[in-house]
Amino acid sequence: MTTSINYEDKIPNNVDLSSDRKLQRALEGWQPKFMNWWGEMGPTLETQGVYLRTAVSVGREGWAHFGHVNVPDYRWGIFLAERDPKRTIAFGEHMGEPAWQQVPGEYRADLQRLIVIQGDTEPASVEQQKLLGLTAPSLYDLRNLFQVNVEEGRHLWAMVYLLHAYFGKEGREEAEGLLLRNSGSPDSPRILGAFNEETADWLAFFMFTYFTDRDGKYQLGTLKESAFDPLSRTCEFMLKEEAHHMFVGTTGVDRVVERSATLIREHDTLDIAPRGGIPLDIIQKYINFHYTVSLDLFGGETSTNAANYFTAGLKGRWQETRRKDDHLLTEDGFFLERPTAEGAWEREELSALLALNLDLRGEYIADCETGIKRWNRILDTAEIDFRFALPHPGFNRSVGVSAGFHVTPDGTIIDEATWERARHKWLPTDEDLAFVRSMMRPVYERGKIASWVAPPRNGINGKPFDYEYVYLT
Ligand code: BYC
Repeated sequence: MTTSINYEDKIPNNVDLSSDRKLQRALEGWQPKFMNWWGEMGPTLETQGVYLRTAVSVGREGWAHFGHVNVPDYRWGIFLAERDPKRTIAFGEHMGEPAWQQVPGEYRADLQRLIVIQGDTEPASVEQQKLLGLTAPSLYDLRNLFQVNVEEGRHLWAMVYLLHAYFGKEGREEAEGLLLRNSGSPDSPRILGAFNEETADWLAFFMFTYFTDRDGKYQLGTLKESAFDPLSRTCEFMLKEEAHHMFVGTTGVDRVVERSATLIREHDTLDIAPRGGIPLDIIQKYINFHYTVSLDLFGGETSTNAANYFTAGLKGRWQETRRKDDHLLTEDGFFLERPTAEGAWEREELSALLALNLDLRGEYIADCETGIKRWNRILDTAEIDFRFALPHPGFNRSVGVSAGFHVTPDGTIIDEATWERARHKWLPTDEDLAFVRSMMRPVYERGKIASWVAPPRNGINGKPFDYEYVYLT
């Protein structure tokens, strides 16, 4: 195991793939299927080259190489963080034992399920974003979209490697399935709800990379704690790539808010739609939508699945090793607010083990608040009397204790008729979506940008904003 990556093999890797001919052949058999899938379901826009980063090493420093790449020639491969031979299991009933290098028989089904769910999200997001290249607001943004897409494709490779290397025939079949389900397909949809929603415009893309990729960060963070060492090391490296995706989301929303604030100041009105900007109330509705479908990705607030995964050592908590408790949680409690049929919130004490999804969701919510603070700071600096807020976690939920209830963004439980009358104030309406879509016109001239978004403060890898990030046909 080395930190540098072998690019001589057909499949770039740092797992010494050529020493296992059977595995290498199986993965080389999957590779053309992946390429077919990429051709059919990947980005629609054809280019002559995109300024992309490619991993050259998994070490702490200098892991990325930047250069123009013809996208289908991107070297997708298998990169695991370096192995720590002394790593021990940090939680659950196997705590203190050496991390597993193979899958224990009794946990095979659960581990496979976790890997398949994780793997399923990666190609799904590429499918959701397929058409966005046709309407990019600048070459800089277009380049970021491709970067996110190729790395999600690589994350699929990461999970497929684990399935092929450790789960035998069933794993290989699951790897095929990952290319057969498709986002939004009526017959074989992606597994998790948020990955069947269309990412129809660039504001949605920025929200997705802020809120949904951030769920990815937290889920990968818990899988990084896994006792199954190859999964842990895989997720550790994926998290490095994921950081850029969230950067795209955070700064993307920053730039939309910044531009809207400028237009509001310039024209002294919140009604900036006729001036080429996205009104703040529409941005808030997008936040409400993307945040809440992402909350659904944490599963139910009480989950025996999560408790079993933790006790078995398959999935830990966020920053498990830094937590100062017994890492068993058999004695600890957690409070859950549950909506009641009478329209009130009831406080229920749960075993901390059952509330692990809630624990992770709490970390996520705190992180999402930092975005809201940033965006409000932009409004504050522009002296605009409007503030963004995250809605109550019971709002617009399809999974967990609030599913089946109607909850307003401030947490009031209401009846269906009241919800139906008011939902247009809280969630993007067809008109809002059509309006945002009408703003999405491609701007492919170097150094130019669409009217609804401010240019970035910095370019990529020290290049200026007007650099030719993408060569178009
Ligand atoms: N949609 O015990 P429960 C990313 C099912 S994003 C549909 O409450 P659990 C990325 C559940 O399967 C991160 N079904 O939930 C981001 C279960 O079914 P069974 C992806 C759902 O199992 C951007 C039942 O409901 N990674 O990487 O504790 C771009 C009861 O479940 C949903 C992972 O999620 C849903 N939302 O937690 C690209 C990590 N939620 O068993 C990539 C792996 C629940 O009754 N997955 N159900 O048939 C997991 O850890 C867990 O499976 C979940 C669910 C957190 C998803």
